[in-house]
Amino acid sequence: NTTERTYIMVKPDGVDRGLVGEILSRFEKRGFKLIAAKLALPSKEHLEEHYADLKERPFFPGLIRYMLGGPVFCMVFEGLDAVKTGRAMLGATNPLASAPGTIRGDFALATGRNICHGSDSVENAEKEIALWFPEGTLQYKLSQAAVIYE
Ligand code: DAT
Ligand code: MG
Repeated sequence: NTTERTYIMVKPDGVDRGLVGEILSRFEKRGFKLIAAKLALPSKEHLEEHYADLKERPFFPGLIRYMLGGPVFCMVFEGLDAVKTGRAMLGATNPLASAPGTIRGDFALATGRNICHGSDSVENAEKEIALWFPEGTLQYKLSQAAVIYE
């Protein structure tokens, strides 16, 4: 499915460390189409909704505090197997378990400072895109599509 969409977000530590361009660039170069992007300062309530599945976990308050530490950079990418491929490009949740070559494996050391979010299922991607981009995403043709896909 070449129109699968995923929500990718550079977390406050990633923005602070100047990694927005690097992370965006990896998805761009891989062949994914950027269909939405913005810098945002989400509210506590917004972040609690984004991470609603984790609200019973002991690290939840610390996670929300970390995510409130500064702006995040929100992106939606579209392309073949975007969700699964995006997760593979991110690496494991714990950066120490992430292979070199992945975003977390190249730029992070701590689970609680793992610089980037990526949707973990198509269903969650659609929920996250609706939460972060209520204004919607863009539809346009990439001239490269013909050389990226068979
Ligand atoms: P992922 O971001 O890989 O999808 P997740 O959805 O399970 O991982 O958790 C969301 C974020 O919460 C994760 O990126 C970092 C933080 N987190 C997860 N497990 C944690 C733990 N055991 N200790 C501290 N922070 C944790
Ligand atoms: Mg997750």
